[in-house]
Amino acid sequence: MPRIIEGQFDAASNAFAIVVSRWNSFVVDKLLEGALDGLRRHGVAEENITVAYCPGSFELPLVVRKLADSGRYGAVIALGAVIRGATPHFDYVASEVAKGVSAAANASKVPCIFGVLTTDTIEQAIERSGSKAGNKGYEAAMVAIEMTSLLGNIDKLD
Ligand code: INI
Repeated sequence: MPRIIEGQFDAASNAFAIVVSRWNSFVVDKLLEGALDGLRRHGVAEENITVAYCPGSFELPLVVRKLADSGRYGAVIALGAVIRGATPHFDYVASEVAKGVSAAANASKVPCIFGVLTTDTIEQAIERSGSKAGNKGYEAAMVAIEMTSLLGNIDKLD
């Protein structure tokens, strides 16, 4: 039998940071609700949850990186919604935030979770923020919990 390493979903002893982009707040507020619900339901205490707000999704990576580097959190969750408009702006913002959150995780060695919607329409964003296609914020919280546990279990290997 191989040795299996995986994460568990009991998060009670870990602290989490959530970074929220203020753009498209009617959608992102729902992602935040979903993320908070996911953390609370898995035993994370209020005092172990920090929420930081930034102007737009483009700004998420820097804040995520700074929080990850602080060493205070088991994982950092980035929440935002980039919705395609009539100009190429969407492509620049969506690409930079995805690369930036990933780079923050790799540089800090702290899981930095990409809970950013990148959609063609407002309807698609609404669907993914608590209606028929689930809640990406809740999913991001689950990934944060699993990754924190997984990395902790790797640290405990003998
Ligand atoms: N930021 C978003 O989070 N979502 C968007 O849809 C968006 N659009 O479409 O422009 C957006 N732009 C702002 C951007 O994230 C930065 O805050 C801005 O460019 C200043 O750096």
